[in-house]
Amino acid sequence: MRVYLGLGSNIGDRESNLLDAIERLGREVEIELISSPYDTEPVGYDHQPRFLNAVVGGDTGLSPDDLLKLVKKIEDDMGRATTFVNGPRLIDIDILLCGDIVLDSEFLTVPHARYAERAFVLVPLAQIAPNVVCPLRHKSVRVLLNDLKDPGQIIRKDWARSQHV
Ligand code: PH2
Ligand code: MG
Ligand code: MG
Repeated sequence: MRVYLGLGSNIGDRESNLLDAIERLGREVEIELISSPYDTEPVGYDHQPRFLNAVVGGDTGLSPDDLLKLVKKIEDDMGRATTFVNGPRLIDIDILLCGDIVLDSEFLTVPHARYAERAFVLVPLAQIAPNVVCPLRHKSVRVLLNDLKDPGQIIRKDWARSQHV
C-alpha cells in the first residue's frame, strides 16, 4: 500500500530530526519519495519557533494501525516529550494518506483530519505527489493546494545533507 507521511520539527536541529525520523521509517516502509524541507510558520499556536516540514511517500505492508504504532514508537524513541496540542515538538510524524483507505477510529483518522487545510503539508505533498487523489474529497493534491485561501509563509529549502532513498 502506498502511504504518505508528514513530518515536522521545531526543536533542536530540525533537519537532523527529520532525517533521523525518515531513516527510522525506512526500516519498515520502503521510502520512495522525499520532498524538500520547508521552513514554515507555526499554525495553531504562534509563540513557538518556526517548523521544518517535509512529506515522504512509500510502500508498506503494514496496516494503518501498525503504521501508527511504528510512528508513535519512532516519536517516543527519538525522545519526543508530550507538550500540548499544536505546541512545539522535536518530531511529529503524521499519517496523511494510506492508499484509498478511509477510516475514523478512536485512535486514527485517515486521511489525516486536517491535512487538506494545511499548506505546510500540501505544499511538500504537491511537490512529490500532485496527482494523488484524496479518497475522501475526490480531489487531487494539486487541486486541494489551489483551493487553499491563505497558504501562509512556506519557504522551500534544500537538504544540507544528501538523501539516499
Ligand atoms: N504541526 C502542528 C501544529 N502547527 N505548524 C507548522 N508550521 N508545522 C507543523 O508541522 C505543525 C504546525 C501540529 O502537529
Ligand atoms: Mg501534526
Ligand atoms: Mg502527530
